[in-house]
Amino acid sequence: MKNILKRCLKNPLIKPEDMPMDCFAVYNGGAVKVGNEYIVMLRVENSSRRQFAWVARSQDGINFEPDPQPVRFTAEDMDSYNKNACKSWYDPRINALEGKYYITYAASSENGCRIGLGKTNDFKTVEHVSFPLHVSNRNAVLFPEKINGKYLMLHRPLSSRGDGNIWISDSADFQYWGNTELLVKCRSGLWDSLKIGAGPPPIKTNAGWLVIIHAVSGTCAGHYYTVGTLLLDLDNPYRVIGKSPGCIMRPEAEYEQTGFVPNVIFPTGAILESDQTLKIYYGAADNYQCLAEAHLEDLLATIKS
Ligand code: BMA
Repeated sequence: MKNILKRCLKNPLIKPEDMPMDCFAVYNGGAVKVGNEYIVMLRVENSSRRQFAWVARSQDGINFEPDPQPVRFTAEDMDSYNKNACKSWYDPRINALEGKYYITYAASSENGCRIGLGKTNDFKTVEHVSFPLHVSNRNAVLFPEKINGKYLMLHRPLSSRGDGNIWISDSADFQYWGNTELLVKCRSGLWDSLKIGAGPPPIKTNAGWLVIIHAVSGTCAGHYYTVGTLLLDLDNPYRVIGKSPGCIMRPEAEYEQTGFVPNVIFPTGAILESDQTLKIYYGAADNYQCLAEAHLEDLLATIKS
């Protein structure tokens, strides 16, 4: 396997001891660049394993300064919000769309886990928008623009076997989502045998929508999380152009192989720089926030139809 993705030499970029709180783990951060500022919205757990979303900011995409406080959630009707979701929320993705920033996240309670959708202007407060899909789903990203007049979402509902495939849905009004179709399936015995899901929101390229994906397989030591690529048709993302035949990155560094959950790399943020380098922000071992980079052309070259 050729190493297209170069790990940042400063990895882990953010460790529990860097956070201004009682922190047990910090990882799986969504990412965006606003002007010259790099922003990551991190999944953080404290020692009682309570979950928070916490923003950290940077001028170079590498050296991050966490905000003093966690992200605050608001909803017009907080009782209804709590009843319908949310004991805990995690894995926030930042989706830039029509000049706004939407946060998609896993909203979990004893009644199951579902996708939460919120929006933010300042990355300090997230205002609830909706729960767009049914329960038993904890992984979703939005396309950064409307296509053929529709908003589009990739997501990963749990199957009856407990595995997860990538599905796609659309919406004309951003409220009701439908036309839900299975897009990419797990494949028994291979690197994507148990789960496959979108990482960061799709990236528009001349060749199609590039999606950095996670894929999970089983080993005697447990689940094994790797990173791959997927390419969707620009005009019709319901059409898969191709996918990397194998993973393009696997847990190799010590901070990926050991930690709270060993052998996990989980991409959740991506920022395309003007020189076409893609910064991919990923969680390592459910413990640390990390960064790897690759050139867009090299990533596209991994795709096979
Ligand atoms: C996934 C998600 C991630 C986590 C990963 C590995 O299903 O829950 O938040 O990083 O498992 O534990």
